[in-house]
Formats: sequence, structure tokens, C-alpha cells
Amino acid sequence: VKPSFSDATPVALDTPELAFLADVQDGLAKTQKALSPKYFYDSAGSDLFEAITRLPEYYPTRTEIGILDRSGPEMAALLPARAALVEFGSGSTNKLRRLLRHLDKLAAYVPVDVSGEFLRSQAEVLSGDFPHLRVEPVVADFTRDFDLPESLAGMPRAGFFPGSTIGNFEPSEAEELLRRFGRILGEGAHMIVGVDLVKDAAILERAYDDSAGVTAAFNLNLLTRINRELAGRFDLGAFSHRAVFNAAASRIEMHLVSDGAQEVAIGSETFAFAAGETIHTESSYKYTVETFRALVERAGWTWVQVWTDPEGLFSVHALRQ
Ligand code: AVJ
Repeated sequence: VKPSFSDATPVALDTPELAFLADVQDGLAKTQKALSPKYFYDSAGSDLFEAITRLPEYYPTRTEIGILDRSGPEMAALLPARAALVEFGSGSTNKLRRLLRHLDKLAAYVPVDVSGEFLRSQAEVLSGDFPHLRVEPVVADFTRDFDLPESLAGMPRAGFFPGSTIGNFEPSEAEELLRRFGRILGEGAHMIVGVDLVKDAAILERAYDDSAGVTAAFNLNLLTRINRELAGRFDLGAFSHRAVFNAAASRIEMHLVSDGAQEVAIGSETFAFAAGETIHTESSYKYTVETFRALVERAGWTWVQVWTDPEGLFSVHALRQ
């Protein structure tokens, strides 16, 4: 059901659009206005994110791939033979391929994502290149508990959570996420997690505010999506992208800054912005090996090993239940 706000037809209360509207109105009603980064990834936002991963300033993706290429055999040696590899939030498959190349004894690959059609398209791509690999896509939101398919019963489990996606969560939420992954994967499971490392603020800020303006477009696209899907009236020319390293919280923050005082209507509500007031659209937490190890252990996992790149920009950790 696509609720159009012009006509009076009643709509079901649990449509994704109304959840989106409720999240946006709640977020903009906060003293520090905020929107959830999960809403970045409409089709335009996903394309912009793919472009971000290729930017010279955005080092995480290429650096993580380098670590997986170089140290994949050691990671593979740590994982049990004939395991089911569960990827939480299956992004583009190129990181996975780096790991798969070394996992010739894998019993199954289980991509988990909220988007069913994305999963199906990725499964087709993979089965083309790995014809002997059993692929079992699972449509689920990994921020909630879910059960793995019965067909995996008896297989040792390994989790894969690359890209420093864990950095999008507050540390307390990241701990809860790892605890949940432990429940979902079960006793004796292993995990491989990608984590971006703390570094010079200028390098971090450039990675989230590139000279070509692709990250700015990615951030502003959220307002375009709200205008399109929620009858929002954002004037995109009156908001600016800002990326700042909050050293106290050890996180990059992305904001959309209101250039002047303005009011924005969204559906039946209106939101006032003072000049310079911001919407906090994303946090990307940066860890040291030690602070991430401590988080892993608080979440009930045993930290096993870490691999980094020569410049120490990024890290890939192996954990065990
Ligand atoms: C996909 C969440 C890992 O936090 O680095 C990239 C998203 N935001 N540039 C990140 C992102 C701005 C990315 N994650």
C-alpha cells in the first residue's frame, strides 16, 4: 500500500512508509535532530555508497579487501571445516569473494539481509562464480533475533560482518549486536569482523567529506527521499553536508546543517530549524584493537586474533564463542 497523503483512504498502520514517517517525525522532534542512517540506502543512496567505496579519500573498503586478500588463508585456517558462513547484511559480494577463495571446504553461504530482491540478485551472481557453493539466503533484520534455517543443523557456524558496519552502532548497541550474533550462530561459532581504526582526524574527516562531494550527495539524498516518499518539503539548497570527528566519542559524525533559520513541513507536521542547527544523520565509531577487543569480551565472545594493513588504518578480527 503506497499511502498518498492527498486522499483520505486509511492505510494499514504497519506499512514501511508509515514506519519511515514515524521515525523521521520522531527524529526531527528531538532537541538534537537526528535521522537513522538505515534510511540512506534507497536505490540512489545505494548507488552513491558504491561510488563512495571507490573514492580516493574513502580508504576503508580497499584497505579491508587488502587485508582479506593478504590474510584470508590465516582466517580460513581458523574457521572449522565444512562450516556454514553467515554474512550479516550482505553488501556487494566483493569482500566475501576474498574470503571465499580461501574457504574451499565451506558447506554453505548464508547471506542475511532485510531486502529479499537484493539477496536473490546477489545469490545469482555468486552461484555463477561459485557453482559448487550452496547459497541459502535468509530475509531477516539482524538487529532482531531470528533463527537460521533448519537445513544448516549440524553444520559448524562462522559469522562474517565486514565493512566496519558495526561502527554505525553505539558501543552499547554494538555489544548487544555481537551478543545476538552469538545466540543466532550458537555454541562454538567463530566470527570475522571488520573494524575501522582511530586515526588522524583530518584523514577521517576527508574520508567522510570527499573533495568530489559524493558523500555530501549521499547525505543530502536522505532529504530527497523524505521529500519523495513522505511528502516532505526540504529545500536541499538550504542544507549543507558536514563531517566532523568527535574525539571524545571516538566517532565520525555526519550532519546536515541548516544554512539559515527555516521551517520544513513533512506530512502534517512542521519542523523549525535555527540557523546552523543540524540533523545528525550518522555516527561511524572508530576503535583501537584494544577497545574493540574489550567490547568483544563484554559481549561474551573470546577474542582470538587481529589482522591489520601495513599503515594500521583498518582491522579484521577473529572471535570465537
Ligand atoms: C557502510 C556504515 C560502514 O560508516 O563508513 C560511508 C557508511 N557513510 N561514508 C561507514 C558511510 C559515509 C559506512 N558504513
